[in-house]
Amino acid sequence: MKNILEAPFMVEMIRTCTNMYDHGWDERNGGNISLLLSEEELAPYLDLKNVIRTLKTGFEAPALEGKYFLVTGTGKYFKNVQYAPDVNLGIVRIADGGQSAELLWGFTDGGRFTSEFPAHMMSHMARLAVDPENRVVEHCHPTNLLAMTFVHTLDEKAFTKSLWQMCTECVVVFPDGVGVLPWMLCGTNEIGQATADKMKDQRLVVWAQHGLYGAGKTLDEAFGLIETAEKAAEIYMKIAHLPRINTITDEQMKLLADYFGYKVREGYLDC
Ligand code: 2HA
Ligand code: ZN
Repeated sequence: MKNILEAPFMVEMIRTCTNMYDHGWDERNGGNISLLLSEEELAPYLDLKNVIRTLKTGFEAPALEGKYFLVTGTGKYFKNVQYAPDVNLGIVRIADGGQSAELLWGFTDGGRFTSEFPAHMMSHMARLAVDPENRVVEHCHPTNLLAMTFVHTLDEKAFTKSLWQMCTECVVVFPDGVGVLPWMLCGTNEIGQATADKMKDQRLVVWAQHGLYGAGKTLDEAFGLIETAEKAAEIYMKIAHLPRINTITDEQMKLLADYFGYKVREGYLDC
């Protein structure tokens, strides 16, 4: 067997956790990531018949039966992933229609997957239904986006447009917009389902006064989405209290989307 710590997906996962921590988005045990892996990717590194433990999930996810995920652990710190990946990360295979997850590697201190596993798995199902290449769900607590949910209306169109107006590239990076959930109890199946419902037609979902979910084909793509939205929120928080003399107009955003070949969410641009 090859050394799993040298597998490209593992190296990238560790780098992403470290990078997100370094951005200040994952204080303490904040944030969680899940990465869908194929059997072919895993087979050189793991005996897939060797189930270490079986963990109950508390929800159903029939569409994910037999699928493999590399996922961060509950209570674990992103800061520490690079020093002890086998303690802070785990690889599971979804079984029993989603009601259990077979641990194949990691969580060596007896741990289990993130408390936000429902939101991750339900979001994977929602994204895979519209984009079979989606592989990543990332959750974190980006400072400025969180701040923005205290001072900006949570209306999705208004929230999205405020972000789009902050940097020229935003409308082409997330033309589907940003979903926004009101404050809800985290870790539950309810917030998981509500997040997944938003994920059906957009890849970013804000949890008011909590954080952000991003999805993508790669760790980089999901990270880049979060990074772009957070940059926009940072600019918003810098200027929200100042008179605004200039802006990016709806016409300019339409021009951008047309030029780069993106379809902007229906009804969001007034032109
Ligand atoms: O895992 O971020 O939402 C810690 C969290 C919960
Ligand atoms: Zn969180």
